[in-house]
Amino acid sequence: MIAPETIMRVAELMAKAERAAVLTGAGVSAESGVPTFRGKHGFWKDEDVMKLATLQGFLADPKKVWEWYDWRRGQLAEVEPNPGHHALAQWERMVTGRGASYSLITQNIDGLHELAGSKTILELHGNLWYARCLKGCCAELKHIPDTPLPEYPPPCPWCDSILRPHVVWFGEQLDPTVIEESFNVSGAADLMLVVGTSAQVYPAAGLPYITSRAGGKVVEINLEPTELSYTADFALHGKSGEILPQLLEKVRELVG
Ligand code: BJW
Ligand code: ZN
Repeated sequence: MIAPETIMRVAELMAKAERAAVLTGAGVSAESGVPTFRGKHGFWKDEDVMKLATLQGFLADPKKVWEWYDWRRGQLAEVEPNPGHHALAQWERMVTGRGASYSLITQNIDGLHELAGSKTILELHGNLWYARCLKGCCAELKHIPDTPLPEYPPPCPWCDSILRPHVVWFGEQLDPTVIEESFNVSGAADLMLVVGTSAQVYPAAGLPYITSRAGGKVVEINLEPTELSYTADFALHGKSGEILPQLLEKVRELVG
């Protein structure tokens, strides 16, 4: 149970933010039924997902890794955004409605923020509903909404190679445009909400510190404490699908 004074103080920050930023991780989608990465869900068919989510893992067995991604796509096709996703989309509408700026930076590849109606989204680690050529024969992305796929691995429609999921694996560079924009947003933000991330994977985990160093406030919302909890201005522990709607309700009361 979070103290009502804490909810009020964070809601006040949200109500007056001029440059609002949000960083989300797998936890924001947990209440939709999407498994998180670390902890007890970190396995698929006894395979460590941290090994599957690498280029080496993919090259060693593209069929198996595609099967895993397609299984996840199948799971996602069944789930919906939860009250946490919806509250963030509502906050965006309130912030932009009064002429202030808002950006949501997500590590998630599930597309649920967009489904909930969020508009300004920076997807740091790609998107599960897209694939691209393994060889990089062209810059085209292939939208692959249908699951299961007819074959693993899917062939590249543009050359004789195969497709890979349009995601960022460990050791791979993030899209330079997306990460540069995320650094800019974080440095300019007067308030950043950090929701449902273990804050262990860089460069995403470094973004809240950019906000803090530049003088912005950082509010963490997570089921449990993380390393960020020590430096965040507020660390609210509980389910984001419960805390975010509670905050939004207070923000609405404050702005009338
Ligand atoms: C709830 C909840 C509820 C649950 N409500 N909360 C600097 C220092 C050290 C290392 C590095 C560094 N810079 C780069 C690195 C290397 C590496 C890295 O960070 N390693 C660390 C592990 C040490 N980073 C990279 O390789 C990145 N590339 C890069 O930086 O390129 C340049 C470079 C390369 C090599 C060396 C140096 C520089 C790329 C990172 C790509 C991450 N990819 C993945 C897979 C994506 C595709 C896929 O999904 O298959 O992205 S890994 C996985 O982790 C996924 C996630 O987006 C990411 C973050 O996880 P997230 O979202 O935080 O989830 P969890 O499960 O960890 O946490 C969930 C949280 O939710 C928990 O805290 C729960 O408590 C909470 N929760 N239910 C609220 N209801
Ligand atoms: Zn190709």
